[in-house]
Amino acid sequence: MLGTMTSGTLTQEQLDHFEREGYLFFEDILDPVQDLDPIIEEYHGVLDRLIDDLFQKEEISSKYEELTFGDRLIKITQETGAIHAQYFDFHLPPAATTPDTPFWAGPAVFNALRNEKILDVVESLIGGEIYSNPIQHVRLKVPEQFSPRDPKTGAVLNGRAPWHQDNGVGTTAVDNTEMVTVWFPLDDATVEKGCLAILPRSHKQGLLVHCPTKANGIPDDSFDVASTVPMPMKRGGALFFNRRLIHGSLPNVSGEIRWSFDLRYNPIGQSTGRDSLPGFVARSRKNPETVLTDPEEWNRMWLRCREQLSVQPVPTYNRWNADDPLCA
Ligand SMILES: O=C(O)CCC(=O)C(=O)O
Ligand SMILES: [Fe+2]
Repeated sequence: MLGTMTSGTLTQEQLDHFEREGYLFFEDILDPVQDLDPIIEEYHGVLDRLIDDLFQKEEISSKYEELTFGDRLIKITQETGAIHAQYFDFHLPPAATTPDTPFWAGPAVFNALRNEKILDVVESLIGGEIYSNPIQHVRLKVPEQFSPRDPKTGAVLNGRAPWHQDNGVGTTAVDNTEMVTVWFPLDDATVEKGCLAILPRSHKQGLLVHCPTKANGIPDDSFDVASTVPMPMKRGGALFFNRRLIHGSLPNVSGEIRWSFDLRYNPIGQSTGRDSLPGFVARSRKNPETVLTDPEEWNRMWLRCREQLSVQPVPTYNRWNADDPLCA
């Protein structure tokens, strides 16, 4: 486990760790008050608007104003029997976007994408020409005991993420992209809440087959599941990992929501793997004038993208084949 970063540049030991293990974990790289609270504050407004909307449509019987953010989300999920994840997310589903698909691309989220402490680490890993890759999400996961389930399979909706490599969630164009993922919790992510879990050193074995029949996960018999390790994290912690590192998340067996951000960066000019979605220059040592600094422009980029996708959907970015013998 690595301590607090003292400068924008990783030590050789940290770089060696990333190269050897496929990840770097910082216990307290972000300042919970400065870096995280503004995001949380912004999402309170988003939840308020969703709740007003559902209340007006008579889909919920109360606005649950006396409850915490997490408990309100649990209540409305239970009452509507639906997952409202897309309402909060700063991403659009390329194949299923309509003119009014909700999303949230607000200024506090934009600031998080441009967080200097995050970019300092990313710069050490991939260099100073950094593109914010639009494969990015906020994850708000309600406890499984309160989650709606797929009526056919019984699977918990918006539950644990299956074992996968992030390289596998983009098109084949991303195979040669030096993409780094950054995962951090907005609220302490414990094992019970379903924190992330990783298989250290698994980034060396190349891209494995993922299966549409297994929620696009890697079949359990393709790797050493027993050696995976949970990565519980407190507010302020962050995990950086290689695009080929095998990871997933655990089920939320607690009574509280699990709340995290996952962001990705790649060198400017390389494919993002979802090139129909808008990324932006987050840092450029060579051409600092190309950096996007205007949160409103970022929001407009997503609005334009939504318009575009709703008239011209991208067939799919899924690259995996259910007929692969490994998926049987
Ligand atoms: O947060 C999760 O449950 C999964 C996140 C993930 O797969 C990622 O950040 O790449
Ligand atoms: Fe992932």
